[in-house]
Amino acid sequence: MLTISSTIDRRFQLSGEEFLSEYVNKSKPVIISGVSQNWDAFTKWSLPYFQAIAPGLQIYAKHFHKGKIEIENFTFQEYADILEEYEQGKNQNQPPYCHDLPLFSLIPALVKDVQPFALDYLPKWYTYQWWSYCQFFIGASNSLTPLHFDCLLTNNLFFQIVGCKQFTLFLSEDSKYCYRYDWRWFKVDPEHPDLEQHPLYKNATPIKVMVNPGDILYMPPGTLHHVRSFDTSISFNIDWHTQHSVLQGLAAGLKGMPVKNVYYNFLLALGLIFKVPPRLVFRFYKSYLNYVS
Ligand SMILES: O=C(O)CCC(=O)C(=O)O
Ligand SMILES: [Fe+2]
Repeated sequence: MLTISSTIDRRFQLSGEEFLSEYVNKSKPVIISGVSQNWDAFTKWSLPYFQAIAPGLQIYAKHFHKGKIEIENFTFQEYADILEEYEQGKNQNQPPYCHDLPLFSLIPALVKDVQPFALDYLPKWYTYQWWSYCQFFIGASNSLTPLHFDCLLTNNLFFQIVGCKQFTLFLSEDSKYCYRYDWRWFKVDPEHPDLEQHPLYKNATPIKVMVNPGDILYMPPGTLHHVRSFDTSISFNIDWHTQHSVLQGLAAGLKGMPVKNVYYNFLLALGLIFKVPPRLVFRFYKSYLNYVS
């Protein structure tokens, strides 16, 4: 019988080789520290800083309402004002969450704030403009991303820069206990599980981890995650495939993965397996970064 642990390893300055052999190849989540701690991002990044370097930039933020996502547009200044009012208690309404924003592509100058980047954790194919695969999460305290897995069944390296977040993870084997809908979302609320409505949830093993500034969380493909911000927060991730995971991602086309997702996995397979140059793949893959699913 498979036993699932309710904790994950925390490792300091893990080498690329060990990361691959002990975690990626074994589909094991891990939190890594001591790899990103010298980045300028930790002292520089804030909403006023983003506002100062990209004053006119339009960003978007999402309201998650019971399975529906609504989008609102802001400048960084407008968004900062809303967050400040909320954090100071002047407005009790939870601000929308700036979620899945490809900020390195919008402001390439930010890439120099995350050097040296742990490129040895990624397949070589991603070396060319790895930052264009990153998505940012910027939001107020209490912001929530409901329980889901990442829609292309990619690996995820998640970098916490400002503020703390609590992740509740479930290994992909537990998805059958969490009541899936719309391909990648789950009905169970791990903070307030309702065992009458979701009786199978009693068999699941939630893994609760705090992710602090300087931590890098690795989630293998298909890991379910529910994310609660404790503070005003800035994070980003990179979703990436290996040759193995991209094939799994393509096979998921037979298990309900939406056709559009299979198309993006097909593009990545062209790169990772058939060595089509990243520049060419990215021309077609680019629209994924604004894909809301
Ligand atoms: O930080 C969050 O709120 C969500 C992160 C997430 O879902 C991801 O990195 O895939
Ligand atoms: Fe996610």
